[in-house]
Amino acid sequence: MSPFRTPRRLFLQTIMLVSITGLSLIANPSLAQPLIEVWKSPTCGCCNDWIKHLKENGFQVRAIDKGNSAIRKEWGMPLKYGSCHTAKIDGYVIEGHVPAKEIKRLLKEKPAALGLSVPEMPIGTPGMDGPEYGGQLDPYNVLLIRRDGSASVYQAYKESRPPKK
Ligand SMILES: [Cu+2]
Repeated sequence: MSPFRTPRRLFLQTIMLVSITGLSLIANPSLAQPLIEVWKSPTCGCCNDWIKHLKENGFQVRAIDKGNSAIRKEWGMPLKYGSCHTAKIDGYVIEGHVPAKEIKRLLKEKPAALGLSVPEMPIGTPGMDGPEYGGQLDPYNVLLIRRDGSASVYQAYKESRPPKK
């Protein structure tokens, strides 16, 4: 055994690593977000851009490239609220380009609901905001979907902006 690999040294290294991880979680609570599983088609570019947005906001993401139609149905998210990807976090279903901000709020408030949806794919939502859209913003609502299929506005994004020519 190398003299530098004594059990004591290993023990101290472990303690240090654990405290550094702990401290960074205290300093940046966004690092502590739970895992979100995202069901999408393997070729969905805007889904990948949304995943990037989630990771930038501290979420751990597991992508499942099997499409989202079957899982959306299985999890009870009505088709009328459907979009390009369906995700699950902490027992909630997240449909479409929902901002990380509302997901964090959902996990904090824990309402009795199925989850959140941004139906279809409004331009300007996270993942639908790349350079190809020229800064365009469409107004949209983040909907809170109840288990009976009813919906209410959880957050309204009213800003709108035409694309730059
Ligand atoms: Cu999309």
